[in-house]
Amino acid sequence: MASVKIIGLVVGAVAVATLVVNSTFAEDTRYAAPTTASVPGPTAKARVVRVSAEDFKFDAPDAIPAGLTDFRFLNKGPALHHMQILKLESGKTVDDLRAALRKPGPPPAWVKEVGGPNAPAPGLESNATVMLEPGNYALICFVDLDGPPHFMKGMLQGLRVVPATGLVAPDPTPDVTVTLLDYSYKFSSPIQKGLRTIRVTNEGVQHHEIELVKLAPGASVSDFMKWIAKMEGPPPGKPLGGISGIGTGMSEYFSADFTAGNYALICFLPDTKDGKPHFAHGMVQQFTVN
Ligand SMILES: [Cu+2]
Repeated sequence: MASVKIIGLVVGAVAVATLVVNSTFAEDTRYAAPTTASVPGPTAKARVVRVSAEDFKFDAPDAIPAGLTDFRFLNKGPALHHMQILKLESGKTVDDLRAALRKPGPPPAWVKEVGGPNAPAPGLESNATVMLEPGNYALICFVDLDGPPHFMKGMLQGLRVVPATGLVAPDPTPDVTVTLLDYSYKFSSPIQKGLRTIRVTNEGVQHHEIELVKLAPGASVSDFMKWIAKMEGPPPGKPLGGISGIGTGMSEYFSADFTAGNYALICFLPDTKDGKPHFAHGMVQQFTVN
């Protein structure tokens, strides 16, 4: 037993040393091609990665291992923020993305929306469990309720996902699946009170998101949408999170602690045909948790 412990300690020390070297390396080569350098391998559970946001920056790692990743996203506020993850294909970098975003119209084909935690109210934490392949990614905040989109104020940075070996974490077991369609939400079954894991699958042709809102007692989702348009007075609901934009065919997970009351799911993403937000096409749904 004793010798096993010693070996464990030595292995642990090597792992710590490797991590230190690797984080230095990651800073110096922020947008370099993925490397197999020794970031710890995946575990049998989703790896938890904590990110926080404030006006107007993300506090997030530069590099993480590939695999099933449970992002916990704390909004330190005071504004509303989300964390949209974009995969940058064809060797493109965050600088290429920055240049592309200066041009009007839809993003280039090498930008792939891979979800991420949607916006929690200031002081709250949201989450998203995402399967990440190695490659270059960007973390971006598109929230523009208070003026220009936040990425223009600094909320855009790179995330390098490096290859990892080891155990493959199985997908979470969902309580309910919510299917995204053009333009509606379909529930596999009603959401019950308590901490629930929701699988979100996009079967639409377009990109979609879920912004989950707990409505204030007596308020409806149309009260909330009216408030969003002007942002005057106290909000008739509280954003809790959900899943940021995902492309067609993709699935992702989030969890939330549901209490009795009314909730809403809203898609704010622009339509690829007319540019209007999807809620204007009917992609907004109220539901009740008993
Ligand atoms: Cu949508």
